[in-house]
Amino acid sequence: VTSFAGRRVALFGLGGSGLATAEALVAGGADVVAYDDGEMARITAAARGIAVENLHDIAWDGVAALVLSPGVPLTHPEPHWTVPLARAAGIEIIGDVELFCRERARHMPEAPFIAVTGTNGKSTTTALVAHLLKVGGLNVQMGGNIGTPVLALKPFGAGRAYVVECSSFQIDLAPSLAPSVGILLNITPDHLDRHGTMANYAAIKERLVAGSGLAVIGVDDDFCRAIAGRRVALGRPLETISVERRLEEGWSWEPHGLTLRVAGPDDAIAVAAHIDLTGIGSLRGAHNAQNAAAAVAAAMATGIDLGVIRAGLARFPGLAHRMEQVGRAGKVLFVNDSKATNADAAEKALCAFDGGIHWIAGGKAKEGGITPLAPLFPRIARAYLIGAASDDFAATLDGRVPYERCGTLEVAVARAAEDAAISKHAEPVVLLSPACASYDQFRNFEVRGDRFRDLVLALPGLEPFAK
Ligand code: UMA
Ligand code: ADP
Repeated sequence: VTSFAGRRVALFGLGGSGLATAEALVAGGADVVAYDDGEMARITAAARGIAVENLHDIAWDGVAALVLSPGVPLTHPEPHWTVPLARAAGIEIIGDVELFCRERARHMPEAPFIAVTGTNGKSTTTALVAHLLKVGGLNVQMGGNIGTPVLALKPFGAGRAYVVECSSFQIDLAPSLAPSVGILLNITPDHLDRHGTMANYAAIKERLVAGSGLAVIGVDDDFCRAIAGRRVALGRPLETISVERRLEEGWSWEPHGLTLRVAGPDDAIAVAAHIDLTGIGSLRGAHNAQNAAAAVAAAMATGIDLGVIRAGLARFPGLAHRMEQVGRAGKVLFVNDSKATNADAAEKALCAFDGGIHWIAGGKAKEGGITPLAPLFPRIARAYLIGAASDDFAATLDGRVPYERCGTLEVAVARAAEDAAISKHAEPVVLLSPACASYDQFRNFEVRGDRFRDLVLALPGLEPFAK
């Protein structure tokens, strides 16, 4: 990163993205001084040759910018202590995605750069866009919130395309975010502890598409509909997506698949593309149709041939822990949706199956519990409760869904597999979609999902899905 060559930069937060940022800035000739509240992070950084110093004590008037990690509170409920220091010194506060954008603007403004945001579906869509571009022959660099820090990706160069998942925290710290294609999937309540109000949260998400060449927007919630409306008013390139109703123009999800309708020169509406999603297990359900439409729109805009896109979709393996199809034992399907850490995500998973669901749920509950899932209770054959939320979930299910308290994931998998094996349903499913964080029993949702997968793969007669 060369935009701060010869200048002093303060950097706060030395996790994965902070370390990559510090190293990229130093490699680009900046004088970096970094800090982290955690002692281990400071020790790791110092061992990698990064100058670590408490930012309370530095001379801020010689600093050009403060680079913050996305997890460091910028505003609500109180900004992190570094923020007022930087503000008092009148310097800009930015994040790694901003540095990435400036680098692109300097070296390869034409490099395909697809940025993805939304409350849910970001990682699936990001991975699917990357997969489709790869199948289309591009050298794809995928990163951002999905895992690899953007500044750890390969530098801008001919033939490289960048697919970046952006959280609201990252967008908030990236004022010059201007991707070639910006995808905004949906906006529902999340991260309000940091952003304060829905209006503020939605305004941050809107910035990603406001700056993009083509905006691809899911219009099934009020916030996104309003954002798309403002884009129309500006007359800027837009493709809308609905999986709930048929759109005059844009992508609609219909019984036979996804259809793109566009207005011709004489204003007559014509079908421009049709994509059949039947039989693509990794893209089951309406929420995945939304993700698929967005990814297809981005791939088409990047110049990938529709035939190549169709073939690519059929070969998409899906992401681990997100409706990941682990395998089958007889007619029973086992699905790992450990990433569903809130009721909204679990709702999408339950919607993906008509019935015969043996549902493993629980963990560290979020506010509101599973009450919003009540309309889907008839699809649940039985619930297997684990972790701290068991009492709360049991109270909600009582008299409506048969359930048992299993305590651990081990017991839940064994019990659910046993019951599903003798189910009369045509395709019974054992679904881990906990509607809870994992911290009461696991280090994180990945460890929980990995454990589920291991338990399932050890079941007798289990045929794993080939990846
Ligand atoms: N820290 C402090 N003080 C604070 C807060 C944090 O010192 O008040 C320090 C911590 O001690 C730690 C470092 O900051 O050493 C952690 O930084 P971070 O939380 O920003 O995490 P990174 O390791 O840099 O990972 C970040 C993203 N994390 C967050 O946004 C919280 C990762 O997204 C992302 O994959 C990674 O950059 C690479 O781009 C994770 C995430 O949870 C998956 N994202 C949230 C989500 O998806 O809901 C937004
Ligand atoms: P994110 O990266 O935004 O957290 P993921 O792709 O990892 O999203 O999916 C997380 C969970 O959200 C999945 O378990 C899935 O059930 C649900 N989900 C996926 N796509 C969507 C969508 N488009 N709308 C709503 N929920 C979704």
